[in-house]
Amino acid sequence: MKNMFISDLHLEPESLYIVDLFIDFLLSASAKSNNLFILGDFFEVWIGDDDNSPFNQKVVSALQKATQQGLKIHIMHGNRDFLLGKRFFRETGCQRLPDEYVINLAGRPTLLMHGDTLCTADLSYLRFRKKTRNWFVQKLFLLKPLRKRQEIAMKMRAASMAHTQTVTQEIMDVTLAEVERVMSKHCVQDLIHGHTHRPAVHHFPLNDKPATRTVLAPWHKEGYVLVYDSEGNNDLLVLR
Ligand SMILES: [Mn+2]
Repeated sequence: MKNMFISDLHLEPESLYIVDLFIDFLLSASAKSNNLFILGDFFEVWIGDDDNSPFNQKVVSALQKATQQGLKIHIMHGNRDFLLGKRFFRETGCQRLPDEYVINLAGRPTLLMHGDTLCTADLSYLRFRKKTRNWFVQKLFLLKPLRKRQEIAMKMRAASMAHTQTVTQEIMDVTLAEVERVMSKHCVQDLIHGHTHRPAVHHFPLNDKPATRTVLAPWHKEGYVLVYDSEGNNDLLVLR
């Protein structure tokens, strides 16, 4: 049995190569009882489960096939695809993970997160997040026609790009105090997250014991899968 971790694929119709890399990977990973954890920003944008574009259908049916073959797929919301909803999870057979989720990784409790909430210095993003995670705001958005939602999503994307160009690199990275707070809250020494697009394994002391923070790599031109075997040995699979 293997546990596999990926995040930040940012799948969109413009990056068909990455989509095909992912679908090929799914076919090879679909052996029974393997777990695949997708830690957010799987899609570049998701404006509602009723968006039946050919692109969305292609990804949904690939996920469906994989779960039917026995692969357990767990998906966490990112800051771009947080509208992945009940219908998506029902149709694909994937399981939704809450924003903070602890798994037992070969005997070690390990916290999984997307990572956006760790960037506490980015106050304007956190304000935006609070607003868009409100169920009432989401309901109102989902009631709008698809065309209108597409327009709004495009405007938000442009605003987000402008924002990331004005704030400093430090502000967009995680805050160590917040990392320590969340890890202590869940009583873990190991954390795996994505979001920052700064792949690394950080070693640091936490509550007088060694701790690790593993940051997953985004899929730009290649795919990256962090694979743990049942003994807890890990390996980085690079897909081209
Ligand atoms: Mn993100």
